[in-house]
Amino acid sequence: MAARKPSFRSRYSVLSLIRNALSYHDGWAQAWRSPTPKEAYDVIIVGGGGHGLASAYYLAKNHGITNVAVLEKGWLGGGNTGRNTTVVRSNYLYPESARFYELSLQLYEGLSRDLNYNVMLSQRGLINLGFSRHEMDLFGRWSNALQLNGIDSEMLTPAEIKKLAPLIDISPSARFPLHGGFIQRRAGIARHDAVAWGYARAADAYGIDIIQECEVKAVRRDRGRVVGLETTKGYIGAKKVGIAVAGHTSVLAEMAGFRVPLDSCALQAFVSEPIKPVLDVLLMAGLVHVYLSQSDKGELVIGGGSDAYNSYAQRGSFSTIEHTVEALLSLFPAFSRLRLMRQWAGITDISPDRSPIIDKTPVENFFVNAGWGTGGFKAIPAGGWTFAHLIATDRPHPLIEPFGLDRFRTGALIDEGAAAGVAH
Ligand code: FAD
Ligand code: PYC
Repeated sequence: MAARKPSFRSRYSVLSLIRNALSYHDGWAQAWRSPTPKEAYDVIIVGGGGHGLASAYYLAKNHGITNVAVLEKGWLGGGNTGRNTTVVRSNYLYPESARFYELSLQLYEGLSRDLNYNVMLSQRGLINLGFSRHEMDLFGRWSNALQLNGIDSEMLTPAEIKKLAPLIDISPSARFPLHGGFIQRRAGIARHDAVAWGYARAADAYGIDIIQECEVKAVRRDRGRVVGLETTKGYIGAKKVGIAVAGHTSVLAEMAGFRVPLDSCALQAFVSEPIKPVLDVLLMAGLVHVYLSQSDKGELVIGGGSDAYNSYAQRGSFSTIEHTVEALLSLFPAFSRLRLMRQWAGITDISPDRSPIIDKTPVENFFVNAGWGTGGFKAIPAGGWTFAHLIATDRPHPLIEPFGLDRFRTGALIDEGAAAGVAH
């Protein structure tokens, strides 16, 4: 059969790729502006991570509120959004969480189109690995609960897992013999920077001011209401303020005069040198504390548990690295000769029940989006959607009603300790 001639469109895009590669980005339009802050805004969002940017975007898109600023102390996505291992999934145990995370996954499924920005969603499937009969019993219950909640899930035998991840050691003499697992095939990864940049560009297009290198230092209140923020770029007035500052929620809450039930701990991750494709699913082993995937560049992306002490140091301890590598090699002895290339950490805010907090606070017109712990990347679209709803309407979106601060008083906790993943 004769080879088909490349279409005009594909020839044009190859030429444009070459032209842009050689132009050193000369003449490229900025993806978002760098405005000077106005004196005041209808809404200020503190935190230019995924949650802050998505909230700003949905304030404009869903509620028509565009007199909004996002204040970021560093650079966009420089917090946990740019430090995470990009797992997206909706396989949470309780109906309240399942509903919320399923909306998030569905929004991810349409996000590249919605933002006109490729977030490189790759739904390659995620397998939770089980290492005892008891863990398999839990997985059976978990998987059934998912199906009852309308979320895809299938139990797998060790042999089925071996087919999907051929290098895994499933021999009975392995240090932790594999009993089986379950898979969510619609789970996967998305490009973290692209999620932040896509939301930022789309929010900017609505006229929202995204202001980087602008740290909030104090919260100004008048008779119990927020009226503005003291920042490194001066005082900025605000009718409403929403904070989405991940590992620093307690710091902002203290500025506003209240406390939140959150522990701040480092969570780290690392990547190996790039190798040929060996793994095209995500694996999570909660019992032995390791999870991994292979990036498009060929690096293995590896993580484990959080550091076991509170800290604001974005480093992470050597003992956690050692423990994680030990767990990795117990599952994949063949990786023992791989070199690790980079390691980093982010500070995560962990709530007592491992579920998030999206709510009003004791300060009027001051709202909080927090407590994502080690799992809030997957929650960015739904977190932004529901936080924008709360700020715009002063009422919680039905999906986040169960995730209010009051649950720590009433005891109506949503304990997602297991589903929150390896990292807790
Ligand atoms: P961030 O992206 O941290 O944004 C908050 C922003 O607030 C920061 O940019 C910060 O600079 C800014 N800020 C703080 N204080 C101030 C101030 N005073 N003034 C102005 N700005 C301020 N989740 C998953 O779903 N899947 C994963 O695979 C996953 N892996 C992870 C791996 C690691 C190593 C880490 C650390 C986290 C991981 N997470 C994962 C969790 C996820 O990254 C976070 O829950 C999520 O990114 C939180 O987004 P955010 O927008 O709330 O926070
Ligand atoms: O929430 O899926 C997750 C996750 C994976 C690694 C860290 N968090």
